Amino acid sequence: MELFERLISGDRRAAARIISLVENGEPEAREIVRLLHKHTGRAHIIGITGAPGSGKSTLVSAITQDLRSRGKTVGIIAIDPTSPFTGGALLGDRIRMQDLATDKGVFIRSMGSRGSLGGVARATNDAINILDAFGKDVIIVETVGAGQVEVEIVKLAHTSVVVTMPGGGDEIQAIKAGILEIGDVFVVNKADREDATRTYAELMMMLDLSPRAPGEWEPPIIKTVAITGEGVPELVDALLSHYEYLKSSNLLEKKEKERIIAEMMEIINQRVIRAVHSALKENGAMTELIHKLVETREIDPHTGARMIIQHLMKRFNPEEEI
Ligand SMILES: Nc1nc2c(ncn2[C@@H]2O[C@H](COP(=O)(O)OP(=O)(O)OP(=O)(O)O)[C@@H](O)[C@H]2O)c(=O)[nH]1
Ligand SMILES: [Mg+2]
Repeated sequence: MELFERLISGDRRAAARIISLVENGEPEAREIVRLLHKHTGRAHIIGITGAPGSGKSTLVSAITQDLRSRGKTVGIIAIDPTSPFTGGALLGDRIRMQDLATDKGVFIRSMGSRGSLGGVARATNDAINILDAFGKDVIIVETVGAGQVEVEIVKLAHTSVVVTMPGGGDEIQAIKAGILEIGDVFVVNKADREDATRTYAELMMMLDLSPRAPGEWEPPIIKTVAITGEGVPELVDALLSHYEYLKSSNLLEKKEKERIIAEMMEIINQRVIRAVHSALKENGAMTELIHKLVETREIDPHTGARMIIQHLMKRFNPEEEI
């Protein structure tokens, strides 16, 4: 497996190529992902989410620079950003981003967020594993917003960062649903704006509502100015202490186990769905007949579904690659 060996030996083009194969769902990717599993489980995975324009990409650049100064290599996966990480043409500090783009210790990749929820999460998970096997110490995944896709993607991370910015309580209200519970570290970015203190206080109040057991991680709130790098060393300290906390409390092991099982369940879901669809296509006559019976209300949809599933089970061959 030539591509796989090139990846393990640190070939950037191989890493980029394999991520594309995975993203496009090429069959070739499956074998590579299988082989690299043994080489994963080393990286610290950080998920970054927050409202559009809150400064996530700028922050990711600043965090990356800081991590580089601490001798760590970094992989960056940006999920469908409106300000893509391509060729250093990122909004914000172009010069800084170009430094990153030419740094061999940094690998930057954008990925589309189209397709099914499970599909995006799975491609992201594969990309994380690829960069892990590639040898990156820290992998940062940037997603926009607080929808189901973001929650699923943030779940893949060891350390989840929620980025907010000043501008009234609405932004915080908007991210509240679902995402406050999964934040391990909170950031009030654009702290150079005067209403940053109020946003900080509002966030503090909201987080106080959730009680924590003694010894449990208490998510810090960190003020940053991503464009100047202010507060970024404190943020990176918090990210690394959270990782240490996970390791010392055995939660890292637990998270990893959950991630691997979730990965397997997702593979099962996708493969079964694919098998069902192709079987339905192959058995057009039977499918059509059952459709007719359901359409004319001769049988109910549950019975129709049961008939189709029973038929599929009979011809299901576990040896077959689906
Ligand atoms: N004043 C100020 N502007 C900032 C700061 N951080 C980022 N910005 C600016 O905010 C804008 C959006 O920054 P991005 O880093 O692209 O934000 P993002 O959250 O990645 O945006 P999307 O990926 O499009 O959701 C850019 O013009 C940045 O220069 C900051 O700390 N202070
Ligand atoms: Mg961005």
